[in-house]
Amino acid sequence: MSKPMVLILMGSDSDLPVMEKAGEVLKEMGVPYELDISSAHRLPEKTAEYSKAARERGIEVIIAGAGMAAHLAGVIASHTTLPVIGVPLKSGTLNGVDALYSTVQMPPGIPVATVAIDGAKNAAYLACSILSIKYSDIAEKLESFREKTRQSLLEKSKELKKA
Ligand code: RP5
Repeated sequence: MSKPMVLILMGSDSDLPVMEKAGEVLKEMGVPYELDISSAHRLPEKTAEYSKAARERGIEVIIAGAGMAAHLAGVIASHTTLPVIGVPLKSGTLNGVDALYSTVQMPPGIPVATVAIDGAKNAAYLACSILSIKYSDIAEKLESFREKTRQSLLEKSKELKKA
């Protein structure tokens, strides 16, 4: 695989079933990525190292998914000025609302672009949108994906009216 442009980090291996969906979208879009576990609380040094080294390594966007007291995306954003997209994950007794608030409520100056609870796919599409500013091939792939979605929904609408 070529040099990763997107870094996907998650707090635990239990987050993988949701977070791998971000990887699937990036693969479809032809965007090379790296995926790993790194926790703000359980692996703070590794998280800081990943974040500080990311720009030098050629990473252009970071996606971070975590559940419960989800500080991973925020901590990453505190160590880098690269765009950070946070995915609050549904785990624990509060069903992801805790993670949503922990991820979205960042102090001014250290933003995290937060998607929906378990919104790993949209995190990847947003990463592609950011990359499309610089890479026209990614912009074209996003356009054709939207067109496919449009056509498929119009088809379904036609079928529904026929029934
Ligand atoms: C968070 O705690 C992780 O991101 C995960 O969503 C949640 C539970 O982690 P495990 O106990 O399953 O490792 O840090």
